[in-house]
Amino acid sequence: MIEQKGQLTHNEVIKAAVPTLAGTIAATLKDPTADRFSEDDAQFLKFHGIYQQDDRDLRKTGKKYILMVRGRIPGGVMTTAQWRQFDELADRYGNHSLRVTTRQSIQFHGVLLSGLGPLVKAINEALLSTLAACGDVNRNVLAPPTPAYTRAREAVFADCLRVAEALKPRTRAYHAIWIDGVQLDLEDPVNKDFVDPLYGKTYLPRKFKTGFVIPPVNDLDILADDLGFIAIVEDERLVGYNLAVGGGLGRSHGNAATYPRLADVIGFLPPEKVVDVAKAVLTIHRDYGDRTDRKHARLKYVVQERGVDWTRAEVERRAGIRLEPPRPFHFTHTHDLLGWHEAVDGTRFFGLHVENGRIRDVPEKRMKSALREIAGRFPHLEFRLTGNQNVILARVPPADQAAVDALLQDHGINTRRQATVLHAAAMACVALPTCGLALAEAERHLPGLIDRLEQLLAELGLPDQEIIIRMTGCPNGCARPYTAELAFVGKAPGRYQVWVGGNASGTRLNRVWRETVKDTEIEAELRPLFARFREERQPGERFGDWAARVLWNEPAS
Ligand code: SRM
Ligand code: SF4
Repeated sequence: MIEQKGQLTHNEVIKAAVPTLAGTIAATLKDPTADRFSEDDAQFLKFHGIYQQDDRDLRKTGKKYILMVRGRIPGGVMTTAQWRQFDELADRYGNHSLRVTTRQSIQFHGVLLSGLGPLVKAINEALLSTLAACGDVNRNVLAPPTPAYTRAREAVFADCLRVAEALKPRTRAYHAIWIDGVQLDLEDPVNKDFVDPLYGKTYLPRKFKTGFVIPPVNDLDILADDLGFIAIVEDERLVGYNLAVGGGLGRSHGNAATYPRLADVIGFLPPEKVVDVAKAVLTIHRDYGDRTDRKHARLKYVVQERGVDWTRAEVERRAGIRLEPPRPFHFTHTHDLLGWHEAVDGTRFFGLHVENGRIRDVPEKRMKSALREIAGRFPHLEFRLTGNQNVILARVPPADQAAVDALLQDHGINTRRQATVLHAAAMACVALPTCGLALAEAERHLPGLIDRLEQLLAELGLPDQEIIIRMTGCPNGCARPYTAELAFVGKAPGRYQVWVGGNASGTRLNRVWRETVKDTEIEAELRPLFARFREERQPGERFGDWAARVLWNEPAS
């Protein structure tokens, strides 16, 4: 590890003091009078996939502590038995909803301290985990969920599992606390002197994200990850990966030293080297990331500041290979296939649109019940979570398609037209009321705003115009707003920064168009912009491409 100039952050100090990440979590779980964890334990809890939050809707009347629990579900693949377990756990310990995330996982919200232990234990009993779903470690590894494009997807998914396993932290505290229900025995020398073989004593300076995609589909926004493997497939066979490093979207308002960055594609490697290369990139972050400033600690700043040539040489040295020049590839789109389609193996799959990832029952659409029943009646299916917050019901035998379809329809899901083009292409992060960092609404607000924008576009003679719209409650970028064609980034309650100019393939960052727009004034601001788009676009040109071609070349007003 290079010597760090400056004072280490508090997170670094506590990681060094407790490399097992056990803290006093087990003791708090056993304390019937406790309603929350200590500040330091809240940091350790993140490594266990748990966030301490409070219900922000209730702040005016008093603070109610709740927990968010995030699963680690590599490639977003779940068996129907796991789905049924998650469904039941959401009712028993959570807020009766399952929240599909932008990284192919599921979050439980509104969990009380008393339910936390049983919830995490039950997730493990379902043979999934929450370990390393958050924290300064490698997060949930992404893999292409859609079965329609190539048989090589299975080989890519297998590599995703290998990398996820290889980059898992090895602390025994997780098992002790959540499975055995005991405090880790720190007198046992194995625990006393524990140092993670990959991460070392202090883990990474910050989170680390890894994903796999298969061009031309970029449904996981791979260039936003610290480490991306872009599969090169020839004649349905995986021949290797282009390596992408140094992506990341988080930024802070008013701090130009923080910025979104797309990963650089720096070379090509054979499939058998994925684990070595993944470890090489991760340890570059471990050794060179800034441990004195968490806002400057992601790998993207190392890559940006030390350069691509340095990064490539360092990967080669650590992985013991020579990277070949990247192979040609190109991305066409980031969206999921919704509705019924045929998979490459002849089975069928249904792409279920889940508005902003929130699965729950409302009177007119009982999506949670529908999925529970499908998981029960068709146990041979596979549930796949997508990076666009949707769910794919995969491996449906053709003979079962009609019955699955009928069941969805019976629960209020219009399987022929699930959402309008604008709703289908939109994403919002969780934001209020659970996210402690939210400055404005997102998940709860975007659907209504999309309805308003649809009306505006229809008035302007642009009905059914697909525009990728994303909203986040703060600049951290959880719904990947900086690759959207049009993005609203929360600044304050009811106020958003507006970004334009991303593209359909997720390969271009957008730019700020308006520093702050009041929600009530969004239509008035966007009307002239959409009208210009209608007049000035080239045939078939998308909004984001027009904005980048025209608006970016205009002098600032
Ligand atoms: Fe995120 C922090 C939700 C994907 C960048 N993110 C958070 C926290 C945990 C808030 C906190 O730290 O207290 C949010 C929990 C809200 C809640 O109540 O549930 C949160 N992030 C999410 C999810 C659930 C958004 C969603 O609507 O689906 C996504 C969970 C993914 C998962 O399953 O692992 C989620 N977060 C992302 C992404 C998108 C991605 O990875 O493709 C990004 C941008 C890419 C990146 O990492 O650069 C992202 N989240 C952040 C950041 C900014 C990191 C940075 O480098 O500055 C934070 C804040 C932080 O880490 O300090 C953050
Ligand atoms: Fe919370 Fe901000 Fe992430 Fe939205 S973008 S979930 S408000 S941290």
